[in-house]
Amino acid sequence: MLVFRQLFDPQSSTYTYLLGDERGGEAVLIDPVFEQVRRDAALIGELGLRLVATLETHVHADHVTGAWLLKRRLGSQIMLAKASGAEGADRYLVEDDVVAFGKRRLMVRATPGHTNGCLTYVLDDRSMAFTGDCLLIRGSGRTDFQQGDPAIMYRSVHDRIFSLPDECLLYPAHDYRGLTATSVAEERRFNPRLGGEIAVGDFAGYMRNLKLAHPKMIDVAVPANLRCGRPENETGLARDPTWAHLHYSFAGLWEIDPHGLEEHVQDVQILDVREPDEFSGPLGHIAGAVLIPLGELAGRLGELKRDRPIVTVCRAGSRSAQAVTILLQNGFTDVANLTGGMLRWRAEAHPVEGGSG
Ligand SMILES: N[C@@H](CCC(=O)N[C@@H](CS)C(=O)NCC(=O)O)C(=O)O
Ligand SMILES: [Fe+2]
Repeated sequence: MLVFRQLFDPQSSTYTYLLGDERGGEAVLIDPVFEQVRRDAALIGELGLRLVATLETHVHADHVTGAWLLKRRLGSQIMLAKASGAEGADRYLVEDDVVAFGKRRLMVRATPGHTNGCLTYVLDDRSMAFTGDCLLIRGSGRTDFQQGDPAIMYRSVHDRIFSLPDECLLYPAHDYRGLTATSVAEERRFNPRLGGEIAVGDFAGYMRNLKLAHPKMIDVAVPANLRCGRPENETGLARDPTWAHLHYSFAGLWEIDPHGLEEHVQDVQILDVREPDEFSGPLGHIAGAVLIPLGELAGRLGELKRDRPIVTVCRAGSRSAQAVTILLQNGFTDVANLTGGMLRWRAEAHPVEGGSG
């Protein structure tokens, strides 16, 4: 079974695609975004996948790739087109190359026109293709910077993408309206720039008159992407919290497990957000915990110290997750949720005050 996820970066309207060979198997990411690496790594971890490679569809002009950061975190290989001119990749791809993940494969097609190094990745059974900024949904990538050329793009789309099976689903690198996928048959018929009887001269005329502003990030993004996303200076990188061993969830929270909390129990404030009868009920509570029910938290923040990390606790870990959000919104920075709440704390035999059994 193929694992497939379409992920979105709202800042640049970029889609990142996760493809994995069954739960627990090898995976690749197409077009990861630097600022989303923590999120993407969390998803890969939660799905039990192992990231073997990051694949770029091209040298992006509007965001920095997460390839280098993912390699550093997860050991993935960086792959992109030989024609990209980028340095620091582990593998430089050309037409007809094959990228394997588990038993599945992506076939490489060169589809220049937006840049010289644009690639389209076609899944082994031709059910999906990832077209980067060559063919967009009812649109196309622009051709007015980097090595853009409308005549070359027209040939790429007609010869290398429209030649795929009608039902092949197409996934672009961007969509600025929130559209998510299309198919070869649809674009061949309805693409207003490239479909139907539209000829290369018509397309070139269309593209010459697009007159879009340059991407805001172009002067930062292109040089950084030519280094596969390696920062010039690593001191500015967002660091993971160091006050305890935490892990980041795809849900967007820092979590601490019972073992990690017990190790740091003296250094943190434990905030229990259950109701008073639960706090004194059969599950008991963690010694030293401050009780502020979730519904009262926003009005009682003054009772919490700001110079100590806070771990939030409830019965099963969900109300406490909302408490984390409330604390972060109110300027608390070092905050984590106890994964699984009191139920897991007790199941793993950590000490409890009060309670029964
Ligand atoms: N406003 C966006 C512009 C993004 C942009 O120009 N994207 C390129 C891809 S790198 C494109 O081909 N856009 C096609 C379009 O906007 O129709 C930004 O500043 O980042
Ligand atoms: Fe692009």
